[in-house]
Amino acid sequence: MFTIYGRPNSSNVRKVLWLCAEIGQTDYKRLDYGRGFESCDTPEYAKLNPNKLVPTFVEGDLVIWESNAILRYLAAKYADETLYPTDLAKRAVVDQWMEWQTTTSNIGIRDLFFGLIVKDPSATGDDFLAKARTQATQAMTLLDAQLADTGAFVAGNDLTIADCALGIFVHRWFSLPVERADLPALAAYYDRLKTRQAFEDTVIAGGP
Ligand SMILES: N[C@@H](CCC(=O)N[C@@H](CS)C(=O)NCC(=O)O)C(=O)O
Repeated sequence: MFTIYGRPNSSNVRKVLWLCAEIGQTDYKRLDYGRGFESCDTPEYAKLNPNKLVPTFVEGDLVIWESNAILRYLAAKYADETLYPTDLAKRAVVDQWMEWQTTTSNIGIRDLFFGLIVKDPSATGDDFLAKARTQATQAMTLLDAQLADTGAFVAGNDLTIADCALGIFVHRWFSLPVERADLPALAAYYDRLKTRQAFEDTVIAGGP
């Protein structure tokens, strides 16, 4: 039994909820923390997660923050090895795409989301949005090329936690009111993810 602190509309929380649903892990409690819900900006919450962000994962004495670290732990502990391969070469490719999600692919899509959906005053202006759209398009074009090459999923023919990390941002890209480049492999991938009930129930259900 573990606890996930985090609102169900957060992108980084949804990654974790999707993985739980995908592996049929229901023995957990989720607490509504984050923007619009219980505040993360309290001394109690900061003791769990000094970044004052969601998600935070607690299992007994173990506390993990950073959504991709939570994905790795859950997959290694509760899933079969397809989701997070034990073969080091295969695992490195999964890790590579997870790192790319955090450091690169996320930036433009996050800025577009804050500008167009959250309407954060710090994320407005034509120049800001144009730059964000360019960054997002570059990242999604790179992912489209990878998917055209690899098959059904980001790291090959099987779903892995790299898909859990990236799928929410692909969903967000297709949900944002922006002009999108024609990226057929990416569109087919999104359609493929949408056939999964676990993805529908967690990622899609959480909104854009
Ligand atoms: N790198 C962190 C980022 C966490 C993050 O930025 N979380 C956002 C939600 S997606 C957050 O906590 N926002 C403030 C809030 O909801 O109060 C992770 O992957 O867990």
